[in-house]
Amino acid sequence: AAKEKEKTLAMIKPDGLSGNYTEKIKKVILESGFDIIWEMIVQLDAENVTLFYAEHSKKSFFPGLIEYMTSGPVLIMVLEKPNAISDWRALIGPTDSRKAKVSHPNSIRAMCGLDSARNCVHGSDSPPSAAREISFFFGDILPGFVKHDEL
Ligand code: DGI
Repeated sequence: AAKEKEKTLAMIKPDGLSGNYTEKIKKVILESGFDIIWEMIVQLDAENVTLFYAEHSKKSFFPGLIEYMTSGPVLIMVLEKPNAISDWRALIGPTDSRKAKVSHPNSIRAMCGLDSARNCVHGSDSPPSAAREISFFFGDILPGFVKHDEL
């Protein structure tokens, strides 16, 4: 039987969106067999980022993470295919884009990221994270995102 489809949350972070990487990234997504089933552009605020990255809230890089993630709009997508979660993580490459450029030169972070902070894309790292992050953005109770009309 065909393997069951799985959903994951993907995000093009502010530098990816402002650097005009969206079309290139979407091309990779579609050529890799994912369907983009939901998408929206939102402007995150500090509260949104604090909730989304709650596990990192005590880290030294957290203030910088908030500044980066609120520096402009982000594109949120739900991607679907069998093995979507691990396949999308493999496509984006390691967290540190400088390492990605060496060890995973074909990865998305190698293409558009700068370092371990500004790494241009996000992907859920496990089935529980995917479920949490999809409902975070596409659940019934939206935590007050500023949603942009244009895509
Ligand atoms: O799931 P990832 O985005 O690959 O990595 P993560 O969940 O460990 O970290 C979430 C984000 O936090 C990451 O995309 C960028 C930021 N971050 C993680 N580790 C570091 C970091 N930022 C800085 N400046 N330094 C880090 O070591």
